Amino acid sequence: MISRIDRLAVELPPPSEPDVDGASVVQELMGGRFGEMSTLMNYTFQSFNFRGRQKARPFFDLIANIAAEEFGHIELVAAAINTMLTGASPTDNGRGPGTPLGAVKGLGNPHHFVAGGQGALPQDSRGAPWTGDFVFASGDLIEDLTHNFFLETGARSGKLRVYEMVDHPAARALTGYLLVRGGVHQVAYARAIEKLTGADLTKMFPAPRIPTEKIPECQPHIQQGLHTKLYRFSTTDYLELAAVFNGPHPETGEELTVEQGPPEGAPPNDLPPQPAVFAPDYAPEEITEIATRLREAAGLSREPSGVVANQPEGLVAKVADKLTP
Ligand code: MN3
Repeated sequence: MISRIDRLAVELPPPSEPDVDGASVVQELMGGRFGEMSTLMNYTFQSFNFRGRQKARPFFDLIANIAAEEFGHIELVAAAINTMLTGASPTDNGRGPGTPLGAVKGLGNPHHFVAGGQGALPQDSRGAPWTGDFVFASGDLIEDLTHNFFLETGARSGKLRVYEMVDHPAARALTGYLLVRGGVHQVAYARAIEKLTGADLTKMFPAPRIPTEKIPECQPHIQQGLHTKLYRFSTTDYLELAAVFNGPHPETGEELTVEQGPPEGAPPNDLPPQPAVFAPDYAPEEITEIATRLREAAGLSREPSGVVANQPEGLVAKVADKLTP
């Protein structure tokens, strides 16, 4: 099972100038062959199908636990795409001059607007759907670990290329963080292969030759030591990570460590409605009123209980005014 936390793995900037073309490029990190949906589902299925897990516990724990972090990575890619799409369509319910969505015709992936409500899609940068064919779960542990090392290596290439193609602040914050975290998973699988077979993949690092420490958006994460830490995504389970994830980091020589608990992360930005695509509704204020009534009827606080980065000021007061006859 998985328990869920309503925070992003890392802070993303709030919406700024929209970048529809850039958002379609970032889709590669979601639904591409080497995207986060692929890492999530590869490790998830490998952990589901793992036979003899008790006797191979350190390796099972490693794969199952990294799968949990990957959920947070697809969440983060989606948040970046959604940030970049925010404001790309008019916010006046299309009542302004011209055709509401005319301005985005010919830009990026039309599916973001026609089908997706200005939201991320399980697709790659061409708009092709992610497919289960990208999942490799052979049942053979060494084969699977070798595949996972290759997958993380390809993922690093993809992240760097997206970083270089897209300069939107949300895309840069995303790729800066994922390059560092993907690097940790690449090291973890290299160590696992080394401990099982003696093959020293750490001599291949960095693979590809990306000087992560020279990328400005990677630097704060490296300074905090995120390149050497494996998070343990459970309070009770996956206790044997340190049996595999240990020794010196192949590039810096620093000690690899396991940290209890997920990253502290950051609250997500509450992205504003985009009425031209009816997200979340043609008249979102009606949903706000209904939600407030339901919250009161259920005996909950009038204030929304969630935490977001941009807590709306006076939201409840405004709704209360409207509800007062
Ligand atoms: Mn990842």
